[in-house]
Amino acid sequence: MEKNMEREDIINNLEIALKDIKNKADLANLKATYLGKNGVVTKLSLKMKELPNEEKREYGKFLNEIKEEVTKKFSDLEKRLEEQALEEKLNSEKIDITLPARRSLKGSIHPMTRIVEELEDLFVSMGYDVVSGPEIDTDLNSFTKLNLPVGHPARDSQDTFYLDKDYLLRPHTSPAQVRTMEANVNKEPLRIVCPGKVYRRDDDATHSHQFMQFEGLVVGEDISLADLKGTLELFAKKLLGEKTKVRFRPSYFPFTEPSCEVDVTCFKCSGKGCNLCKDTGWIEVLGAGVVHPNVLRMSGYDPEKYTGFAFGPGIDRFAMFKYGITDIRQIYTNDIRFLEQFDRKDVD
Ligand code: 2U9
Repeated sequence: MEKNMEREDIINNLEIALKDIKNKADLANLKATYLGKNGVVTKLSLKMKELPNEEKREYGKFLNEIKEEVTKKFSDLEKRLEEQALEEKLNSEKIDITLPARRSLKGSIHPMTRIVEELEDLFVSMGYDVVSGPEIDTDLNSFTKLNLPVGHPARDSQDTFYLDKDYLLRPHTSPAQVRTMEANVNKEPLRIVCPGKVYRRDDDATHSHQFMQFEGLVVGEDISLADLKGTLELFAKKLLGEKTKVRFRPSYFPFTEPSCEVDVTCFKCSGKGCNLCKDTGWIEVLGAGVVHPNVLRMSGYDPEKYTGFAFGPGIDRFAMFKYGITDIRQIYTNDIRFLEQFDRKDVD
């Protein structure tokens, strides 16, 4: 009778204690107080050696029963805690498939890329090749071979960033033209355009230290200023509208002779005069000219046999006019709020 009372006390106390267990660490601690070295159940087995032999067998049976019952209560709760933990984990990872999908960010074509592609298409349709060149080039290719020897004052207006005394960030895409001429000396006529990033020491609302240029060069036998005028007139009408008129004014560039500045009728007021064209009716869009014989000669061409023309617009202003961009630096800051305005459907 006494052993049963003892067993009931142990089981009742255990069941009360198990009700407060919320995690596996507390369960392990409680388990140690029952089945550990100094545990309640372990202490019961110490009485065995005090018993007479005839009682040991029955007491041993009693001990095993209570140990099994206590162990099962702990393993049952252990299993339940594991199941709870698994269910909580699964709930925490639950995905509500009825939620609306996240909007995938749709890119858009950069305004400068759109202008470059439009210009490339136009000149490729006229039989030009598109060439590229390194943005880091030599002083030799960027100035000297363009008839701008060291110390020439005209270097100042195209001053750029130098890596050392020989290498620099190109101030125009002309060095790519020089490289192409040297690679095609005296071959069939050269008709190339060279879009690309160029660098200058300027930085204000209309001048960025980095901007885009789109130079063109044609070299062949008996190429004249008339060919240049016809080409640029077509360029202006295709890019800015069929009604656009073109005006040539004498100018000076060391790499062309004669040189000219090219104006087009203002595309905002069609030549009547407005704030954009400062009431002149005209907007200057590029410089051009007949390639200077020194330039031809320094790139391996015989100026007695070959002539050529070249032009070199900075094209950021085309993007600024076309898309109403007021600060050139916005073109290069990669501000997504600025760029996402130029979604194809809004602009085409
Ligand atoms: C070679 C021969 C001649 C390229 C040309 C211009 C006129 C021109 C401006 C762009 C920005 C000057 O600094 S700027 O304002 N450039 O107006 N560029 S003709 O002439 C070349 C190029 C390469 C071999």
